[in-house]
Amino acid sequence: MTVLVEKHPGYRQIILNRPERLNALTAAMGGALLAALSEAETDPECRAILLTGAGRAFCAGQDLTEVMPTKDGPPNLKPLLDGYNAVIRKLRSLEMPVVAAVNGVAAGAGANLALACDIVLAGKSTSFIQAFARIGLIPDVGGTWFLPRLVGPARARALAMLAEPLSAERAAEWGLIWQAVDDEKLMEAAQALTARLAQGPTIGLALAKRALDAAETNTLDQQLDLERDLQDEAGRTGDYAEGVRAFLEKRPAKFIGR
Ligand code: T3D
Repeated sequence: MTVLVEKHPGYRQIILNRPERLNALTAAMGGALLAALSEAETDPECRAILLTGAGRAFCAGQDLTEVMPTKDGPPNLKPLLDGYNAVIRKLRSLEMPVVAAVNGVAAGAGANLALACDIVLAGKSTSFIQAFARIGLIPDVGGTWFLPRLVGPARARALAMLAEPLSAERAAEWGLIWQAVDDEKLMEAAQALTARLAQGPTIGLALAKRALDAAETNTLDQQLDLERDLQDEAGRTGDYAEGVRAFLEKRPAKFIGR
């Protein structure tokens, strides 16, 4: 199985599982990942996702043996990328937080898969590589959208054109990811963070995610209106009522995700 799913209390851990190829992506693996995310979405017990890789890598991007030009001509990359793009769209629209635990190198589409997640933790010894320019391609699966927004246009251009490894610590300094963590503590930290998010006000977190994404294209006026509408929605949840009650009663809130 190229994608494994572990059920934990409150969340699912999804593991890219082709360790002998550094979890390089194939079309079938993209489909399996999409299916795993879609299935998690239908489980009312699942209120967060943790995405990581098996073995020593997070993901080395597209499996290049699958897309070799042949004597008959170049491969048709569009259907392949439509498949991966569906995964990125699903990650962004999932109504629950998604954490990436980048346990080893994240290259090409693998790097941008991680960047599509809501919160990215990475082991300190690992690196992010926009490897595309090394093989004559452009950053894809959202790379050209995420990079300038996360690190600014100057750094985005250098990352895209130089294809040099960016250490996890530098990635955190630059705001590309949330945190670089000691390697041996990465999974424990990522699981604790995901479990914590799984106990959060799931609808409120999903609405915050929606508002932040919309802010990328909205004017301030549009965003103020959107915040008003989404806040009204959040304010109608049981979790909001519980949050306020817990505050007034000076106790931790017990959110149920509704
Ligand atoms: O047409 C399209 O491609 C459309 C989609 C594009 C999206 C993309 O993601 S393009 C970018 C694709 N990815 C890359 O170019 C990265 C290729 N890999 C590397 O540069 C290096 O493997 C790493 C820097 C990621 C790690 O280096 P290292 O030295 O730690 O490991 P290694 O020895 O290179 O790799 C270990 C094995 O995994 C090795 O196989 P072997 O020799 O033991 O049989 C290597 O060939 C294999 N592997 C690593 N990455 C890929 C791969 N096999 C197929 N595809 C890969 N992407």
